[in-house]
Amino acid sequence: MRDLDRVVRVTGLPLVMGVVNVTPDSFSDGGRYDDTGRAIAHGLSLLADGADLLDVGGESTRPGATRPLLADELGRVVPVIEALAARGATVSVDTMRATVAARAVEAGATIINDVSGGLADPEILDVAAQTGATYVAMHWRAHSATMQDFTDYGPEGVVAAVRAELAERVSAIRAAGVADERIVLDPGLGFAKLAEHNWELVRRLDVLAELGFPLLVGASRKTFLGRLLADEHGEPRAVGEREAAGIALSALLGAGMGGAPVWCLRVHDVRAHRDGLAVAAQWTGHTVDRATGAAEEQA
Ligand code: PMM
Repeated sequence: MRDLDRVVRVTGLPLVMGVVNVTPDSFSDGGRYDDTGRAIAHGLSLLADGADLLDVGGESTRPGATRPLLADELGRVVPVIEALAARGATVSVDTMRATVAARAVEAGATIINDVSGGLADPEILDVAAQTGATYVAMHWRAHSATMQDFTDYGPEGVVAAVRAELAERVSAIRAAGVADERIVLDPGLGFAKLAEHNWELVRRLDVLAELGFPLLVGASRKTFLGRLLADEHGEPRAVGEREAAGIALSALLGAGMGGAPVWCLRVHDVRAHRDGLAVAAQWTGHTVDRATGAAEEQA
């Protein structure tokens, strides 16, 4: 297994997290990997493509989505995590539920990726503290059914507001007993955000980095990229045709254009985004050893 900390500290080049959505309705790849066997096969192919971590989720968070039953979410993610962890993958579980997080860690996940940052089910913070898992806290304001009603960021603007709201989450996470070196923050692109909010956030990651934690960014295939590429009638580009824009963004972030190093990029097409990062690595003077994935500073 790669030394994840070393890669982020030595080079500043982001890790790549491959998305394994075990859901019938995710907006980017819903229904494609919604049975256990197909999800495991997809995870293995993402690893072969060079994923540093795999993010396994059983709840769609696309705008307007309704929540799955707990039993359904467990049934989706636990067997997939077990199989992928058994193959040596570093696995994160994408869940807002404490029970799912606990069972996922038992099954071999070492990262809890909570898009609600502990707001949906505060007990998830105790699970993170007790298990010693790494905890990703994303900026979030409401469940997907209503989140687009919460896009008002007031006179301070989205960047300052997201920073302040993430700082509040950090206080809660610390109070639950999670160690600082286990905390990762995420601006939550597309969650209670208008398109321009997402662009402001990716340009000002330095403001979020001031909080002192590694940053994870998930832009892959999101609606703001579709809107950027809208046709002459204003119709956003279809979800399956946004990849090139996402890769361009990954390359820019990998080259530090967000104003701060990104610890990890959450993407669907791992191989394509790694290609973009290879360009960023050349640009910034880093090489990536394709055999081991370890990045080194060029002499
Ligand atoms: N986005 C989605 C799901 N989980 N987790 C984190 N940490 N950051 C994100 O931006 C994020 C996430 C929604 O995207 P999908 O439906 O394509 O998985």
